[in-house]
Amino acid sequence: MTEPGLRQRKKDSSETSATPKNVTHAGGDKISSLGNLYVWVLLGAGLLIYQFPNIAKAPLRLFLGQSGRDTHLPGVRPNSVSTFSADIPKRDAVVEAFKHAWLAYERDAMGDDEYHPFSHTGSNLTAAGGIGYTVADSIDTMLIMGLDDEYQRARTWVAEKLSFDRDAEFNTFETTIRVMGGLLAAYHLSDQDHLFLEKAQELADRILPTFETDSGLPLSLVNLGLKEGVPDMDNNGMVSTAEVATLQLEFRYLAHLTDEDIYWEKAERVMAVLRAARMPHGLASIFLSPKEGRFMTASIRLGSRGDSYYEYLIKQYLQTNQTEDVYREMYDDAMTGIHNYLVQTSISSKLIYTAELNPERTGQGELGWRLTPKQDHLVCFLGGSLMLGATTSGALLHPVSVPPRLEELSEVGKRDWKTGVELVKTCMATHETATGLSPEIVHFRMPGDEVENYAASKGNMPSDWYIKGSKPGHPPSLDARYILRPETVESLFLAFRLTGDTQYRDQGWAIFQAIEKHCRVDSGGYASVKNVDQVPVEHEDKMETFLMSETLKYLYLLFADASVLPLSEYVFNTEAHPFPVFNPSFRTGFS
Ligand code: DMJ
Repeated sequence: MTEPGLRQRKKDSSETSATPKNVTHAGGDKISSLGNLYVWVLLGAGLLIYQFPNIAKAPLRLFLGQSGRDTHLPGVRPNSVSTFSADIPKRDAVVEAFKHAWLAYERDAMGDDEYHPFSHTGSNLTAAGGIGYTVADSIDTMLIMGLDDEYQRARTWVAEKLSFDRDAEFNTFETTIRVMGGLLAAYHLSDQDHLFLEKAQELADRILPTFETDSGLPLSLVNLGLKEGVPDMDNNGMVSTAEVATLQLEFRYLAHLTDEDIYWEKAERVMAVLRAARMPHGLASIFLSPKEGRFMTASIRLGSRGDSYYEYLIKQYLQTNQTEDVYREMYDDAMTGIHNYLVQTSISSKLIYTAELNPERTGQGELGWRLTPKQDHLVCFLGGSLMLGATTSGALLHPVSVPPRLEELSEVGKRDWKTGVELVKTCMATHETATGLSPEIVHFRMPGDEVENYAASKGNMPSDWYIKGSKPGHPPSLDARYILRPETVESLFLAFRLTGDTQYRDQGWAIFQAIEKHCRVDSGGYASVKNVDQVPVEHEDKMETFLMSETLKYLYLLFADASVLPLSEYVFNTEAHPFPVFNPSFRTGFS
């Protein structure tokens, strides 16, 4: 086997050694002999490389300005990049699941806001009539999946039946992300069918009065019929951080489409108020006063009422093609706060998770913060979001490789990537239950905790996390539910698109199979389960709208060809409705 190599060396030697002899200048002989030595060294190296090609890779990387050492980021397995083509059988299985959900809803409850698959009925959010909660939330998934017949019927319902003239109070945030977001994405994906834009704009105009507060922060509720903002007295009129800061992608895209500045101004004003109200650590408590535009002393967390504030910081930056640096700054500031105060490591299996900070008064009446090792399923959006942020806001060049290389990311980008990968891993670990589904809320064991407190103890040692209040022989706690939430599969979709690592598809497939096994209702639709750690499962008679808008869409996209809705061209709103990235006009003056 060495024969060809030796022959090659002889031939190369005679050809290249002739060149220095033709050079005529003083000291020519010396140069010539040095040249010969140089050539022999090169030839030796060439032979080595020929025999052992891997030897060349590290110096070549150095020569190209890339780190010669491990260029793989955490979570990126060497040689793991697959092709990004569709996994057709799995993708089509998700389409079948969507049809199973939609056709049951259409049969039993078409037009109603919500669906109850066991009682075969629908219900509306208020007694004043529905606002297309499920239909508007599902249409873009039909367009993405190519379900033309279903889409045409849903469009007809929007054209003939959808009305927002309802004299009742609706949640401002939920109505915006699900209904307005769904209509805007439908407009884009249907090649600008104006019906959807008109409906989205009509809805936005009914929501606009909620922004008429002293600070400009929108009120939590809106009477769509009367076009009035309504304070949420259950929370003393305070507004949630996630709710006021998760309307921006929708209102900004509408401003871009309609050329109406008002939508932009109202949405941007909220961000200016939040920026001015910055808490010292860069984090945000979950309530604000709409009168003063100040954060209240309240929990700080990435779960409910906090989550999508952080999500929309990076997504606003991406929506306008990375041109609005203010969002990048706010995002970086918040991610640093998260790393400094919320990111924790579990005691035994070293899982990375995010804890919550809860305010409490000391004996002397001073304000302190208690760390609670609790993580909502909702937080599982953060893993993928951090990876997305690392490859954009945290990148030194654009676009980064897939998977990104170590040297392509800033220090902050590397930090965020690493945490993102670890959080996805932790969220997958919370699927290690009897059903393979993850619970609504997990708690992590802290040093000094008593072992018997941990219902998740499966053997001699308890696992690092447990479901609080779940005790054998007792009714399951609400924390033990799986309500068809999308956050883990959302992160798996992002992680797969950013790495090409097939482990993420495998994990998504395992979750999909668990949903099929435990949530699918034979007569049609899907239902939440009451306890992820109990088989056979008990169901709740409810199919959340985000199953069709988010969970099944992200699963579909995980198995679809990566050219479908590429991350470089789209941002997904928090309800998984895709909006195209655009270049902002003069509108943005926020700095
Ligand atoms: C969705 O309505 C949105 O993703 C929202 O931001 C949070 N919760 C649900 C899904 O879990």
